[in-house]
Amino acid sequence: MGSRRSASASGLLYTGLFFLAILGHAVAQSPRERSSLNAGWRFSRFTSNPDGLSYDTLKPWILPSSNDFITRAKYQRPFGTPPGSNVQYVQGSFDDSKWDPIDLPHDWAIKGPFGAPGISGSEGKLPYDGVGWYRKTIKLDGGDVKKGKNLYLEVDGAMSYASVFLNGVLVGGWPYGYNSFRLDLTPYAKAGENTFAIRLENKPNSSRWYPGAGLYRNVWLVKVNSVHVAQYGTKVTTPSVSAGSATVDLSVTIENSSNSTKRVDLITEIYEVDASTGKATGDAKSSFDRVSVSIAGGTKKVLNSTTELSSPKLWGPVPEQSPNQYVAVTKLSAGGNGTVDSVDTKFGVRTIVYDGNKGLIINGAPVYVKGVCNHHDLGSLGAAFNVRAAERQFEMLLEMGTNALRTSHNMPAPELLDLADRMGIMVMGETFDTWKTEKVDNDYHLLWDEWHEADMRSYVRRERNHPSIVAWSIGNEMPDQSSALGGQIGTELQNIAHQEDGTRKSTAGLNNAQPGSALVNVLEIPGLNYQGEGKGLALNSTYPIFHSMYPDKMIWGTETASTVSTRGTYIFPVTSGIEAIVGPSAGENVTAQYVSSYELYHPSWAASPDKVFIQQDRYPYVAGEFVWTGWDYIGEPTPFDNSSRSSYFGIIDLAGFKKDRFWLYQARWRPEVPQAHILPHWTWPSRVGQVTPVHVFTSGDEAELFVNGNSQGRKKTKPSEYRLRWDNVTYTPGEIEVVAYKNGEKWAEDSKKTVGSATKLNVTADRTSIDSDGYDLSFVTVAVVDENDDTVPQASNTIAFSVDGPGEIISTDNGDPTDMIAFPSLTRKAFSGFALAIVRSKPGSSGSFTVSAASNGLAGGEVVVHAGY
Ligand SMILES: *[C@@H]1O[C@H](CO)[C@@H](O)[C@H](O)[C@H]1NC(C)=O
Ligand SMILES: *[C@@H]1O[C@H](CO)[C@@H](O)[C@H](O)[C@H]1NC(C)=O
Ligand SMILES: *[C@@H]1O[C@H](CO)[C@@H](O)[C@H](O)[C@H]1NC(C)=O
Ligand SMILES: *[C@@H]1O[C@H](CO)[C@@H](O)[C@H](O)[C@H]1NC(C)=O
Ligand SMILES: *[C@@H]1O[C@H](CO)[C@@H](O)[C@H](O)[C@H]1NC(C)=O
Ligand SMILES: *[C@@H]1O[C@H](CO)[C@@H](O)[C@H](O)[C@H]1NC(C)=O
Ligand SMILES: *[C@@H]1O[C@H](CO)[C@@H](O)[C@H](O)[C@H]1NC(C)=O
Ligand SMILES: *[C@@H]1O[C@H](CO)[C@@H](O)[C@H](O)[C@H]1NC(C)=O
Ligand SMILES: *[C@@H]1O[C@H](CO)[C@@H](O)[C@H](O)[C@H]1NC(C)=O
Ligand SMILES: CC(=O)N[C@H]1CO[C@H](CO)[C@@H](O)[C@@H]1O
Repeated sequence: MGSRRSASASGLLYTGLFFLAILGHAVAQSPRERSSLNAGWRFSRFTSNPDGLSYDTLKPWILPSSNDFITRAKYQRPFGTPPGSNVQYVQGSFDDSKWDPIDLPHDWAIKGPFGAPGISGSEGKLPYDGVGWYRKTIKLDGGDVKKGKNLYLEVDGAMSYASVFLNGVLVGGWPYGYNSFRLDLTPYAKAGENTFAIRLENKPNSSRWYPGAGLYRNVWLVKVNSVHVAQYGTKVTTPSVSAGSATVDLSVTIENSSNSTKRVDLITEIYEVDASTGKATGDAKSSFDRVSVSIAGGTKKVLNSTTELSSPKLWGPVPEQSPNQYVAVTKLSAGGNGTVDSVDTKFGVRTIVYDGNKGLIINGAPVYVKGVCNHHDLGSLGAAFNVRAAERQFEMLLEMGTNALRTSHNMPAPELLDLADRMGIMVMGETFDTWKTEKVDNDYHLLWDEWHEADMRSYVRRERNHPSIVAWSIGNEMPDQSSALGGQIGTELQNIAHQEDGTRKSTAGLNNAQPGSALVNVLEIPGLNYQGEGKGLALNSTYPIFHSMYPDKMIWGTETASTVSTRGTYIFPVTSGIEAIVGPSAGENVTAQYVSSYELYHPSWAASPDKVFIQQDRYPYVAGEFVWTGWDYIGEPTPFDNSSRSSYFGIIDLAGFKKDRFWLYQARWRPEVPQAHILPHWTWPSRVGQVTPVHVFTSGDEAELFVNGNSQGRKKTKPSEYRLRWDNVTYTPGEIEVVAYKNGEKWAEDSKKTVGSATKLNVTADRTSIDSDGYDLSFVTVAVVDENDDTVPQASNTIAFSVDGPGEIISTDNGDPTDMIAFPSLTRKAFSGFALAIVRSKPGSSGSFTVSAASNGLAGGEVVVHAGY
C-alpha cells in the first residue's frame, strides 16, 4: 500500500492554494488554509479538580457551539466575562514548561499503569479519568486577523467535555467525546502570540469500555475569507445512475461573515480521483453551471445545481466491485479578486437499494454483508487515532473477506471513512450507546436532552458524502428501545438523517427488539443483536417473525456471535456440541483467565460462529451480519470482567495476531480461496495418550486427517456444518496433516508438528519502508521459534526490544488480555509464541533504524526499517 498517512484531511479536502491577484495590484487573496495544529502542545492531568470549573458552570457558553446543528431556537452567548478567565492555566503568562511536551493525537491514559484506582476492568483499568489541560501558543500575522477573514479551530475528537479557551477567554466547546466540532476563533484572535488552553474532563463510570482520554484525534486551524463555503457545506448525491450516465446533484452552502453584501461566482468541476494518490487526476469530467450570487451580510445561502456525468465509474465494495471515487472541486470567486474559497468534496457514484428479500443491493447487484463491529481503540496505541494502524486493521479484515464495518458504538475519526472509501469497505456509522436512559452513571444520558440533535445532525452532515457509508445507526442496545419513548426518539433521529442526507436508511442494534414495538415499527432497517441466531442456547431465531411482520424492510444481524477466545489457548475437554455457554467447566481456565480457542464458547446471550452461520443460511433474506468483534479492544473483558484488561471477543487479538476463528470466517467469506486450517497446535508433552480433538476450518467440502501418516478418516461437511472435526484423536507427538478437497479435487493442505524447545527469535516487520512523518508505523512481530524455525506455540519468553538509529518504539503488546505490563514497556513476554512492537521514525528524522529483540538463552533477531522516501 502507498503512503499517504499522516494528518490527511477528511471527506472535505481543502486545497491550500495561494492566489495572486491579477492587474498588478499586490492584493493577495489567500483562499482557505487548513493547517495541522498537532505539534507542540503541553499537557497535564489532574486526578482532582485543579481549577474549580465544571461543565455545568461553563455550559451556557458551550451550548452555542451547537447552533449550526439545531433547528430549535439558537443559544445566545451570555453577556459579560465568561467563567474561567481567572484560572491560571488559561493565561498566556502561565509557565507550562513543567507540563509534558506532547504531540497530537494524544491519549493521556494509554501509557497506564494498569490498575488505575476506581477504574474497572470493563473500562480497561487505565487512568482515563480526571481533568486534563492542553496548552499551545501559535503566532498569527496581521493578515490572519484583519477584517474580512475568519479563523476556526477544528477538533476531530476530544475525550471529553471539551472547553476551549483562547487568550484567556472561553470560546466554546463540545461535551460528547466521539464527535467532531468547530469553533469560531475570529473574535478572540489577535496578531502576535495566541494561547490555546483546552480543558477536558472524564468522570469514572462514564463508559462501558475503554473510551480513551484527551485530544485523541487531529486538530486543525482553518483560515478563510469572510465569504466561504460553510462547515460541511457541500452535499453531493447521485439520484440516478446508469451505465451511460449519472445525474449528480450538488448543494453548496455559502456563509458570509462580513456586514456587507458580497457577490460571488460559484464554479464546481468534477474530476476522477487517482486511486493511488487520492488526488484529482486528468481533465474535468463534468461541471456545474457557473452561478453568480449576492449574499447579504450575516446570512447563508444554499445553492443547488445538477449535472450529468457520462460513463460514470461506480463506487462499490470490494472484491466484487471497485471503489472508484470522484472529487467535486468548488471555487468561489469574487470578480477580479480571484478565488476566495476552494473546497474539494470527494464522493462516489453509486445506488443503494434496501430489499426485504434480497438484502443490500449496490449498483444493481446484491451484496451480502460480511461485517464486523470494531471499537475505536487501536490496541496498545489506545484511542489516539493513527491512519496506518487503522489501515492495517482494514488490510487484515479484507484478507479475511470482511466487506463491512460497524463503528460500534460511536462516530469514528474522519480519516477512517476516507480509508473505507478508498479500500472499498462498507460502513454502518453509529452515533450512540445510550439515549435518554443510562447504562452507567455518567454516560451520554446526562447530555441527551441538550445535545442529541446536534450530535446526530453534525455527524450525518460531516460524513454524508462518503460512499462507504451504507446506513446510519442511531443507537446500540438502548434501554429505551422497547418503550413508547423509543419510538419517538427513533423517529426524531431518523428524520435528522433524512434532513441532512436522505440517501441512506437508518438502523439500530437492538438486543431486545419486540415486533410491533414503537421503535421497530418506525425503524427503516431493524437491526438484531444476537436474536437472529437465537440468544444463548435457544434454537429459535427471531428473523422469521420480523420478516413476516415487516416483509418490505431489510433486516440484518447488527451484532452476532460474541464468541470468546484467547489466542493459542486450548482447554480440555472440548464440548461435543456446536457451542456452549462459557464457564468454569466449559472453555474457561479460571486460574489463567483464558478461554479456549476451539471457537465454540460464548456468553449466555451469544452464539458460536457455527450457530450464526446456520441461521444466516436458513434465512437468506437476512442481509448479512456484523460479527462482535473483528478485533479485540481494551475493556469489556467478558467473561473475566474485572480481572483482565481487554476483550476476548475479537477474531484478531489486541496486538493484531489472528485467532483460529480468522480462518473459519475466511472459509465462509472467501470460499474461492483454497484454504485449510488445523487446530490445536501439536506440542502437548503432558497429553500423550489423551483424547485431543482436532478441528479443521476449510473452504473445501471434504478433508482427510493424518496423525503421523495414519489416516483418521476422510469426512465431508454435512448441511449446516461449517467445520470438520475429529473429536477422538489420541495425542501422539509428531505431525498432524490435513488434506482438503473440493468437489472431489485436492484443494488445500495444512499441518502442525510437535516442535522442539525455543532457540531463537524470528523478527519480521509488516513494512520495512515507512514515511518519516512521525505518523507512519511499522508493526514488528517477534516469533519465538525452535531450531527448525517453527513457532513454539506456548512460548512465553521475556523479550527485550531496542532500537538503534532514528526510530522509536511506541508500544509493545502480545494480545494476552491479562498482561498488566504497561504498553510502552520495552520488555514484553511472548504470548502463545508471539510479541509485537510498534515503531516509527523519530519526529523530524529519517534514515534506517534497526529494531532488535533479545531474550535470555535465545539467539536474538533484528529487522531494519527505512524511514523516509
Ligand atoms: C474492579 O476493579 C476496580 C479497579 O481495580 C476496583 O476499584 C473495583 O472495586 C472492582 N470492582 C469489582 C466489582 O470488583
Ligand atoms: C462506579 O459504579 C459502580 C457500580 O454502580 C460503583 O460501585 C462504583 O463505586 C462507581 N465508581 C466510581 C468511581 O464512582
Ligand atoms: C459589523 O458591524 C458591527 C456593528 O456595526 C460591528 O461591531 C462589527 O465589527 C462589524 N463586523 C465586521 C466584520 O465588520
Ligand atoms: C437543495 O439541496 C438540499 C440538499 O439536498 C435540500 O435539502 C434542499 O431542499 C434543496 N433546495 C432546493 C430549493 O431545492
Ligand atoms: C474586490 O476587492 C476590493 C478591495 O478589497 C473590494 O472593495 C471589492 O468589493 C472586491 N470585489 C468583490 C466582487 O468582492
Ligand atoms: C422455539 O422453537 C420450538 C421448536 O421449533 C418451539 O416449540 C417453541 O415454541 C419456540 N419457542 C419460542 C419462544 O418461540
Ligand atoms: C490453566 O492455567 C494455569 C496457569 O496458566 C495452568 O497452570 C494450567 O495448566 C491451566 N489449566 C488448564 C486446564 O489448561
Ligand atoms: C469417540 O469415542 C467414544 C468412546 O471411545 C465413542 O463413544 C464415540 O462415539 C466416539 N466418537 C466419534 C465421533 O467417533
Ligand atoms: C521467520 O522469518 C521469516 C522472514 O525472515 C518469515 O518468512 C517466516 O515466516 C518467519 N517464521 C516465523 C515462524 O515467524
Ligand atoms: C459579521 C456577521 O454578521 N457575520 C454573520 C455572517 O453570517 C453568519 C451565518 O448566518 C453569521 O453566523 C455571522 O454572524
